[in-house]
Order: sequence, then C-alpha cells, then structure tokens
Amino acid sequence: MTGPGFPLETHSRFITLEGGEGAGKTTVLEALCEALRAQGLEVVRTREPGGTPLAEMIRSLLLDPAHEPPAPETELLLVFAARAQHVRETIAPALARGAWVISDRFTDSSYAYQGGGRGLDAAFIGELERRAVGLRPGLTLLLDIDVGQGRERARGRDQAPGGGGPDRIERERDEFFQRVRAAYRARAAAEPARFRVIDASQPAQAVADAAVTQLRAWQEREA
Ligand code: Z5A
Repeated sequence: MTGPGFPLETHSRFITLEGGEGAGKTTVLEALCEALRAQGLEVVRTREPGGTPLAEMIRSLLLDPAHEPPAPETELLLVFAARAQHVRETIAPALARGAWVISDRFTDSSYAYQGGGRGLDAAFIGELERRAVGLRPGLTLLLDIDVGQGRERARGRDQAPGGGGPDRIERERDEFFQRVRAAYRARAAAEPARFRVIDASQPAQAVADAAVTQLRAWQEREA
C-alpha cells in the first residue's frame, strides 16, 4: 500500500460519509447500503474511529470524557492509529475481494476536527495520511448543516432515553464546530471531483434521497 514516495491510492468502491454533529449520517448510511445491496452487491458498512476490535477500543479512549483531555497531537495520533488498523484489517481486504465499503467518517474527519477544530498543521496530517493510511475514497458525501441546527438534533438524541449523553468531543463549544464546518467546506471546494456536498438541513428522507442519487451517478460514471 505504501512504497517509495508514499502514493495515495484512490479506490472507486470506497465511499465515505462526512459531516458535523447531528448531520444525519446514520439514516443516510442505511439508505446507501440498501441501494447497493438491492443491486446484489456486497457492502461493508463501517465507521471511524473504529471498524475493528482494536480500533473500537481506541474509539472508546478517544471519546471518554472521564480521563484528562488528550493533547491535540495525542488525539490526532490516536485517530490515525485506529485508521491504520481499520484500513489493513477491514477496508483493504473488503475492497480486494470486490466489495463496496461505506465508512461513516474517514481521514477528512481528521483534517476537519484535528486540523480545522484543533488547529493542527494540515501538512502533518497529510504526512500521516500518506505513510499510515495510503488510501482515499473515490466518493465523499459531505452532509453540510448549520452548527446550531446540527447540535440541536444531536442534543435531542443524546437526551432521549438510552441516549448516553454527549461524548468528550461533543462537549466542545460552538466555535470549535464552526471551524470544523469551515474546514470541511474548504476541502470540498478544493476537491470537487471527489466531494459532493448535500444540504443536510432538509428532512431526513430528502437527505437520504439526495445521497442515493449521488451514489448512482457515481456508479454510472465509474461503470
Ligand atoms: N473524529 C475526529 O475528531 N477525528 C477523526 O479523524 C474521526 C472522528 C474519524 C465520533 O464520531 C467523533 O469522532 C466525532 C468526530 C470525531 N465527534 N463529534 N462530534 P461519530 O460520527 O460517531 O459521532 P458524531 O459526529 O457525534 O455523530 P452524530 O452526532 O451522531 O452525527 P450523525 O451520525 O450525523 O447524526 P445522527 O445520529 O444520524 O442524527 C442525529 C439526530 O438527528 C438523530 O436523533 C436523528 O434522528 C436526527 N436527524 C437525523 N437527520 C435528520 C433530519 N434530516 N432532520 C431532522 N432530524 C434528523
């Protein structure tokens, strides 16, 4: 996967879903998986941080508000430690056997949260991406929503019975999430061939339909 010059490989059957808090990724993920499975295709649905037993343990460490807050660099290295494992154990083997892989978040989250949100250098993140990951999605759907509206939705979910309350990152201030959103939008503007930006303020069904339409257009383009 990585070699001299550490090239980044883009895979057209690898799709990622990105967005800020409460953007509605869960409903969209289900719709995308269903659309592909209806065509008789194998789909691996996965998420970050996570996607393997070890990476899920790293996720718990990352999101637990009980211990001292990690330094931004610690947070970045932990998300990449989880991602390096996730790519090797789950994503690359699935792509190699011909499956489609849909991931709830991937490296763009690190550029948005640790880069935009925490202010870490994008070149440092890029170096980790090339050396530890080596893989980029062919298509990335960015669910874009106003920070206040997204946080309101997430609060509703967290306060519902069994919601569990906000995790460590969800406890950040609005300004943090404004920087995350700006970083996402800047990445989408810089890479229009890979990103499709979806207005996530619409009702859930409309957001899911828009995502499935983009997926089908992508499949036709790649066929
Ligand atoms: N993170 C990071 O910092 N760096 C990295 O590299 C990576 C991740 C990979 C965990 O991610 C955290 O890890 C995340 C970024 C960080 N921290 N934050 N914040 P996560 O994806 O597991 O958690 P999340 O971002 O907090 O997801 P979320 O808030 O659950 O967003 P969502 O999945 O997009 O939302 P949802 O659960 O689908 O919907 C939220 C609620 O809104 C729910 O009650 C829905 O029923 C409702 N909803 C959804 N869509 C609609 C519409 N269209 N209208 C009305 N209501 C809706």
